[in-house]
Amino acid sequence: MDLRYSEEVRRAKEQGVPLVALETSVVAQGLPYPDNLGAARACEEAVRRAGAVPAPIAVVDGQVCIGLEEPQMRRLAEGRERLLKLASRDLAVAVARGATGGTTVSATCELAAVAGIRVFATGGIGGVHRGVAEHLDISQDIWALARFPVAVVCAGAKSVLDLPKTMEALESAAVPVIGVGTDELPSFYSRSSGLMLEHRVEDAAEAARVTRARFETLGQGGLLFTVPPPEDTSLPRSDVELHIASALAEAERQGIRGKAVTPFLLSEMARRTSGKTLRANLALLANNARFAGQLAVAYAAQGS
Ligand code: PSU
Ligand code: MN
Repeated sequence: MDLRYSEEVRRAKEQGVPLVALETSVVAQGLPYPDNLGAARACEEAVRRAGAVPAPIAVVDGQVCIGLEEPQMRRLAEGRERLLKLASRDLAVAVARGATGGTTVSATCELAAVAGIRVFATGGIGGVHRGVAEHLDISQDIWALARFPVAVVCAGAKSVLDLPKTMEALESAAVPVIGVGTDELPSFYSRSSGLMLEHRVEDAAEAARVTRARFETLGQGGLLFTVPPPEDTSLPRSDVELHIASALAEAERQGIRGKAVTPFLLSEMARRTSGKTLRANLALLANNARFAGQLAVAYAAQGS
């Protein structure tokens, strides 16, 4: 595949420094400007501090970019032009048309795998949406996790989803979900979900051993590490639930469907909590990036 590497990523590849992929749909669609730019920088910094190099992934003017130069990231954040939300299935059209957009978890997993990057940090993955009995909406993220050998670090699935059904879908797809220092699935804005996890690791070294076993010994697909969001900015689950219910009702009233659902709900949540969910989102993104950096470093160390 024809990939365009940023200067920093190219150098890291040459010198064998571990890389961490970052998604950019969170920049182009998930967060408002200028918080999105701040979040992107904070994530990159967190990865560097852990001793790895960040590789934000996007499609810019039809080119698949592994690592973004400052002006490219700025374009995605400022959103002065039409920016696509690119899942795996959208990539071919975007490339052929010379379009620009942020990549979701599915597209980032796929492109990271192509670039040989084994660790990827995001906020929360997509999954099975609530109200699935009336309109079937299941994110490609689950399919991509199953298929591509990338360890995805997140704070659980986005709480606007149906979390029990999302966990079942992950089971059907044979994707392991592993708590980092926790026995309970975190729910993005909250540290709890009421859903217990079967597997847990205590630190990055243990996570790296599981990742090596999955990719190298067994030759299997992706896996999910769920990190509880930082205590000081996380929100009580009951508060979040209340706001989700009204945000969902508003989405229904406005007839929001398809890929517009997730960005709409995230911005409604921020509005309804006067920015509390936004603060939680920013903090958990950087926290996940930090753990992903540690995981990438531990994974590389175990290979040598
Ligand atoms: N997590 C966030 N903000 C986001 C997303 C996740 O904190 O914007 C994005 C991710 O890119 C994820 C996508 O892959 O939402 C899922 O969208 P959908 O439900 O349309 O598949
Ligand atoms: Mn969807």
